[in-house]
Amino acid sequence: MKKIPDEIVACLKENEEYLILLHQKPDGDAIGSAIALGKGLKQLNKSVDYYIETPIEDKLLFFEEIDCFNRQLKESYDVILFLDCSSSGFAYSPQTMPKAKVKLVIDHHKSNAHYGDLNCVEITGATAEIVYRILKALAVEIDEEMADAVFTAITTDTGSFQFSNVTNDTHIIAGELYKVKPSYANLSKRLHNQKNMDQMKMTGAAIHSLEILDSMPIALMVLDYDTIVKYGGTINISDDVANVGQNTIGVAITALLKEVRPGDYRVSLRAKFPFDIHKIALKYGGGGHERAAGFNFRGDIQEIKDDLMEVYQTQCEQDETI
Ligand SMILES: [Mn+2]
Repeated sequence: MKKIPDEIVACLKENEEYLILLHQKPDGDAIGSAIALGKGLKQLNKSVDYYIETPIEDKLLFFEEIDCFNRQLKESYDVILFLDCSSSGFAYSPQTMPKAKVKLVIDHHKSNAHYGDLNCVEITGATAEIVYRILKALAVEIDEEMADAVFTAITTDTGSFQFSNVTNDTHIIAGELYKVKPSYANLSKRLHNQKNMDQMKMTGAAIHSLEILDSMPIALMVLDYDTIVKYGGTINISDDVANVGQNTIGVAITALLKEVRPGDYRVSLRAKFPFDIHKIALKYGGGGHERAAGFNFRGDIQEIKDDLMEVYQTQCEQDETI
């Protein structure tokens, strides 16, 4: 595994007071990375505060460390940590940002803008892979909750090791977690299979809306505002819903449109190699990865359909093997 740069390790060794920030609507990777790194720093007798958007998805609420989230903030910190956050604009941050000697960015998004004073940015399966390697470099002992946190982060951000972002390192790190506890079967089922009734119904509504665009292998799903309200809000749209379109045989590109307020959409995109939907997300000020990205949108849905079809057609013209 690649070494964590010395200056990153030195920064975490030398400083004492930390504030951890994540992206808005924190997912399994964000929460898992925060808990693993936060507990690791506490083990080294550092003080750690967390400023994290709530509510957090039900399936992640089993972590005891969540009790330490969102306590009174200090006016200043040695280090503000931005985890799993491709730009400072996506970070969920306090209205008045505390002062900090150092802003340290730890992230795995290709679109990361290197907006920190120090940036530990690598394209990995999950931010928690980088966090795990940092903990090892700091000689932190991984306890069961930290192991669950790293496993949660990796398994959710890789779709249970199914996505193209999985590497040899992803499996090596997951494998090392079995030295801490013997099984992650229950955790895996909790994270990937179990849903509350509203989440089940929301998934059903998304599947019901599934359509294929103009005889191209492009799937579109729309959860309209009324449906989202009926089933308890966006918190009940589980991560795997966007993959439903993508799991349909023959589909290469999927868009899931979530109408979060009347006329306002949050769009999740998925693609199979070699299609790159990241550029669509960037066009609308969003971010993500080549095969999984997202953005906010207000306007005529047809515009998004046109973008998806253009990505498909352009790639096909460049690559005659498709
Ligand atoms: Mn992530």
